[in-house]
Amino acid sequence: MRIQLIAASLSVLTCASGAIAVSSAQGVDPRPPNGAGQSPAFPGQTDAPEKKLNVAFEAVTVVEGLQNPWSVAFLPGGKMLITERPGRLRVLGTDGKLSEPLAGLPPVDARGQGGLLDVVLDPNFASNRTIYWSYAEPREGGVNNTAVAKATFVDGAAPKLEDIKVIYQQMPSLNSPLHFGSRLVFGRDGTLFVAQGDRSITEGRMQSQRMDGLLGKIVRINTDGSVPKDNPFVGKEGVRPEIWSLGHRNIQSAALHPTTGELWEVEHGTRGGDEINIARKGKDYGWPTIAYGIEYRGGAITGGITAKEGMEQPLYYWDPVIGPSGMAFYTGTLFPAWQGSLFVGGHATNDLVRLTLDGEKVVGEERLLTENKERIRDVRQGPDGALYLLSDSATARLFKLVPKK
Ligand SMILES: [Ca+2]
Repeated sequence: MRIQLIAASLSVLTCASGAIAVSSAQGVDPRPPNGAGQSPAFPGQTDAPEKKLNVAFEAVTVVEGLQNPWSVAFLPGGKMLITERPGRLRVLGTDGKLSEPLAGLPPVDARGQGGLLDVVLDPNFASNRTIYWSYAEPREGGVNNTAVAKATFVDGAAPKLEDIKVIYQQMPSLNSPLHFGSRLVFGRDGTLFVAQGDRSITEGRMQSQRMDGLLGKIVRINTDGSVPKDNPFVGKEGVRPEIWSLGHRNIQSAALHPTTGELWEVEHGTRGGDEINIARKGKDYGWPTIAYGIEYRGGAITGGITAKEGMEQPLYYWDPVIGPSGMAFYTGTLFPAWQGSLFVGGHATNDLVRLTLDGEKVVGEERLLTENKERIRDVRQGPDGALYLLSDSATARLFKLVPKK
């Protein structure tokens, strides 16, 4: 239960049931929550108080004319790779010009939320020139799934890809244009996390708790596509050994914590259930058995409950949602006041969410770019310490936040 307090000095109180109710009087979002009658599992799990840092910055356009760009990666020397969801991977030169789309990518299924998605560099890119990307893969019979491919990037006047290999295919394939995830994040040990979605349709949703399928899972693989021997379910009968964690809905934001090295992710909920989790080895994040919020059409979500023994609570959730896409822990020197902040793109709220963290607690929230009215698809810290963002539309842009002169 959430209680709108009249006395603003009181922000937390204990209900008769013993559950903690938190006032939304201080939070940044004035809209009422969707999950009427739902209580956070602990104080501060949602609706953190507004904490403005009042950092003076300006948004500078880096390149315009992108069609639904999805991800940006920084090459050594100042060039960048940019994916566009319809299926194009292009190089942005230091002269600000976009290359022709690189040839040879496996076909993508660009219906709905599908297409070409994340792109990352190998941690040893300087020596092996290898890149990885995720995408919605069309399969025979009208079905599709999330997939990951790798290639050697050959730079030059006409950059190109060599040795293209598909290293991962989510299974089972379904016929759905939705919830492909996905983000690719390298662990410190050089394994690759693939953060995915549940494909949205009921058949996929129910897969999130099934151990013989890879929907609604974060998987962990080696860069040749093989399974690391220390994955949590290796050798368990009937369980896919690629699984790292389960019970996820749709992940389009993931990043390694800069000091702990753990994988943090922000996933899309339904109406009122966007959540931040630290994806730990073998843990169950609950979807669709437990969730905050309600169905898009209204009414309780599959399990009808928000907490259950053996299922992880999100460390923070939004109700109403932000539509999280892209995230970055800020560690740069360009904005000293932002060091330690977690930035998350608001694809639904058309803004940039900045969170003040205290360890694993969200203790303050701030909304930036509230005048922009652009959907945000990706958020990355650049090598120059600027915060780079991709907007999302048919005529979108890459822009960066730099200190205001
Ligand atoms: Ca969850």
